[in-house]
Amino acid sequence: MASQTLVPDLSTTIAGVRFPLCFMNASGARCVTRAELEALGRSTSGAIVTKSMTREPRVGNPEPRYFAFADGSINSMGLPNLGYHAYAELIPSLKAFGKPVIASIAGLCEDDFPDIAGTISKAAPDLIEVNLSCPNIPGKPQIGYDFDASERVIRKVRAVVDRPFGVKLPPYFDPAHHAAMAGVLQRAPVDFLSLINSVGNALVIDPERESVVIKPKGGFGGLGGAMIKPVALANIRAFWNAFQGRIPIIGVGGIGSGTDVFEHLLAGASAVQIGTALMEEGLPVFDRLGQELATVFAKKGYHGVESAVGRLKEL
Ligand code: YRO
Repeated sequence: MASQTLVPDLSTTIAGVRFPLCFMNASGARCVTRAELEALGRSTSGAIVTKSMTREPRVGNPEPRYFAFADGSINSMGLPNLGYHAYAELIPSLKAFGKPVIASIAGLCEDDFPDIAGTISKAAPDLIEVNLSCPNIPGKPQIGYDFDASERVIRKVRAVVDRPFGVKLPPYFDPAHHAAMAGVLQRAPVDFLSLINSVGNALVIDPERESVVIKPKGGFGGLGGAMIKPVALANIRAFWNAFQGRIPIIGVGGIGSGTDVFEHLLAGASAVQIGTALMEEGLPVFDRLGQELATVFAKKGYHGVESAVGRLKEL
């Protein structure tokens, strides 16, 4: 009998939506303009994820506002985006690339979320990703760290959308916070989770210049890249455990190789998003990750994504 070449299946399904490949851009990375979104469409990204859209167009913060270093990146972009009306008009042509389109939405106050979500839902993106790392009332933490506000926003969005939607959460660092957010999601369910947003309010210093490396907010910004992978994996695992795998998870944080993707899958992710590595390497990162993940699967005898999801061993 001829030996059979096993070609691993890199496709996946999230909330009933099939993705031809399990990796895609993270919101924010090369996905603001029409040209960037169309380039993602032509690339081997498994989906097109938009920059988080606000009610009005925004130019964002002064530059430099993104800085990459050996182990990661820091950013304080300040939500540069075209405004939700522009993305609503773009979505139909983006869907013609034949892969899922994920609309990321962001409010500057709680009532922005249902307004944006209701309109964008009518443009029929495959999924809506609600960015809960958004400022709330000054003096209060971001919405994702305010569990009552998170529950209100999820309920308001659910009432106006007829597409599957999920929430992009900030990292949590205490099991009590994982439990509190799991409680929110029990009472106000979502169709998927994107874990995690950047590790907020970090400070990177260039000792040579004796200076911060980004201009906004005195140099404070969200950390991404290799150094946050263990934080991402912990959050993926915590929510996988809390829901026994019943809420699909998109893993985000520190993926730079096929092995990193594999670790996210083992922790409980069914798909992954690429931020810093996409910023640094450009669109060819998707070809490389696809080849590397296929190699990992072949070596380990996995036939596809589904067979790896959540299969992390404990000691
Ligand atoms: O600065 C950004 O636009 C940004 N950067 C991130 O790493 N994550 C985000 O969710 C956002 C948008 C939201 C906010 C940080 C500006 C409130």
